[in-house]
Amino acid sequence: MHKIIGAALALATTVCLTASTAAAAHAEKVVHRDARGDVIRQDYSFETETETETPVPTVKSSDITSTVVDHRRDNVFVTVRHAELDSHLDLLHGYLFSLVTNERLGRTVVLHVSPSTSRQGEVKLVTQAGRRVTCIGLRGRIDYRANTVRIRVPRSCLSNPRWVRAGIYTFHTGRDWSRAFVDDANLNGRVRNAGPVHGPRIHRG
Ligand SMILES: [Ca+2]
Repeated sequence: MHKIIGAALALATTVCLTASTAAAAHAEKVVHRDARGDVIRQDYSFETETETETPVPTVKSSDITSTVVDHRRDNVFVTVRHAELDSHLDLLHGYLFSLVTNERLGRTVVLHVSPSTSRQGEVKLVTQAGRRVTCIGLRGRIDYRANTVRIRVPRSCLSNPRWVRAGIYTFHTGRDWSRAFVDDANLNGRVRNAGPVHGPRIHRG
């Protein structure tokens, strides 16, 4: 199974701090634009256990165009806009929001839509080890008309951080699940299997 899909399904997402070139931003709300047409297709071979990556600039589904991270008094809101959202119920669509805090706490919000869920999917909060964490007030909302996915994470579920950094993946599988289409909100035309690249620090407003 593909690494990213497997990670989402097994809730074993990995949070990796990276040497982001983005400077720390002392703001409560950060808007980031991502390139259009930079979705990567990943094909996994079960025979050779290798993966190949191919740019697929014509694929609109899962193509992130912008993100907004809004760190408010009680909640962190993240909104991701896409070129297009589709809801083929025979596919797996995943939205991963990796959050790291000033305390080096790593949590990932996993929102996935699959044939076994509703069109709004299911949302969970997991640790870096993939263990599910109870988080009262965690919400995910998919707006198929606006092509947006929005999550709300209560700050209390993140140990009330002074700041957070967010890394965001959107992906969907092909019909045989050995193929995935992935976009990283903070990378142009490539993805890291180690996990999404984190953006700047976003302080509580
Ligand atoms: Ca994009």
